Amino acid sequence: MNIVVTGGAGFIGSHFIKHILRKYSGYKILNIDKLTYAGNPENLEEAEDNPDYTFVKEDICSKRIIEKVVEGYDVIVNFAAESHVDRSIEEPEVFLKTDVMGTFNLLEICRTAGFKKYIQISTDETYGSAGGGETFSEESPLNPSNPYSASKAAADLLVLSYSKTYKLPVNIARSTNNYGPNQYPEKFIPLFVTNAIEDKPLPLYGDGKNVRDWLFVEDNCRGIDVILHKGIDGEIYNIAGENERENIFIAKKIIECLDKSEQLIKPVKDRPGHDRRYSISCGKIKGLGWKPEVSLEDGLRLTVDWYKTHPQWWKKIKSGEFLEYYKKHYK
Ligand code: NAD
Ligand code: TDX
Repeated sequence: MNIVVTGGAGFIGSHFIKHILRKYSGYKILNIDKLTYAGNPENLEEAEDNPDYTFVKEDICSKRIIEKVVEGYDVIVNFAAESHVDRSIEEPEVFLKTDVMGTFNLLEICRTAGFKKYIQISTDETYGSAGGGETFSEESPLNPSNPYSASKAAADLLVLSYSKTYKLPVNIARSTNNYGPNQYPEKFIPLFVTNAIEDKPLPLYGDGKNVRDWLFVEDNCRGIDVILHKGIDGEIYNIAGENERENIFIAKKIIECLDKSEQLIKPVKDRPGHDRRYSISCGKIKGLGWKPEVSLEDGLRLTVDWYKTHPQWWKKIKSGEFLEYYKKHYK
């Protein structure tokens, strides 16, 4: 299989590339990534010398260039996105450009070049907030709350329209919150872990009782792999961690893993439009033989240990040195 992975220098995409290269021989991977602030080639050091791996620094919105570089490939897995909710509230425009127009470009390329499969990496956030006791299935309506999730929902609708209108063989993977090594330290878990290591306050939004369902990143990558190989054309698959927890619970666990004081937890003003709870069912992908395998306890311990032992990875990001570094090397 010759796979184009877009956004492969980010958190989940880089784990997916490593997963595929470790598991399959003879698969070729082309990683197309713009290297925004969130893209980090260090995430892929393991793949750099692999003859089956190629990297191209490009924007998924640059249709003419992308359609040339993907010649000879037959599948696109689209991870490329602006992915942070708080940034979407501050500056929504780039979310529409990348998450909606970027997806549109890739769909057009797939349609005209006759790709065998297009997989859109989407999110449980597109369903919006779940009430107590409510759990969304793939049939549930989309009800996004912020510019990030609205952009992702718009992209999903475009993908489905290409399936219906042009019979493009697509799948959509909607996962819950991922965590693990190499996650950019603006997201909840890596922000709290790295702040706690440095004895800095942990800014907990609102009352800390918002619920997220935590999925270890490698479990998600195995799920996407299953969809790639067994997914039925046109179908959506939810990928859940089955670990719904209040944010305050996770904050306390991180403190416990690092043997720090709970005094570091600092309640701050809530995020506007903050979804109270995410909850999805994943019986459909379980029917293809997948289930989450890493417990929250083990995954959190492994993640905390990784950040403890890789300060060189996150300290330069947090100090701003990383941006200078990549401007010099990759522009
Ligand atoms: P990330 O922010 O870590 O990585 C995004 C990557 O996309 C970066 O490498 C960035 O450089 C690249 N990128 C951004 N704009 C681009 C463009 N215009 N052209 C090419 N590359 C571009 O994100 P992530 O957490 O790895 O998320 C990956 C995907 O998974 C996203 O589509 C996101 O919506 C989805 N998702 C994430 C989570 C989560 O918990 N992190 C959960 C569900 C779904
Ligand atoms: O400083 C913080 N304090 C805090 O209390 C941050 C950054 C977050 N939070 C809360 C907000 C959420 O309830 O923690 C929870 C998780 O926040 P994020 O890490 O920003 O994730 P979330 O908003 O749930 O969105 C994530 O999951 C779905 C990813 O960022 C998305 O890309 C994915 O689609």
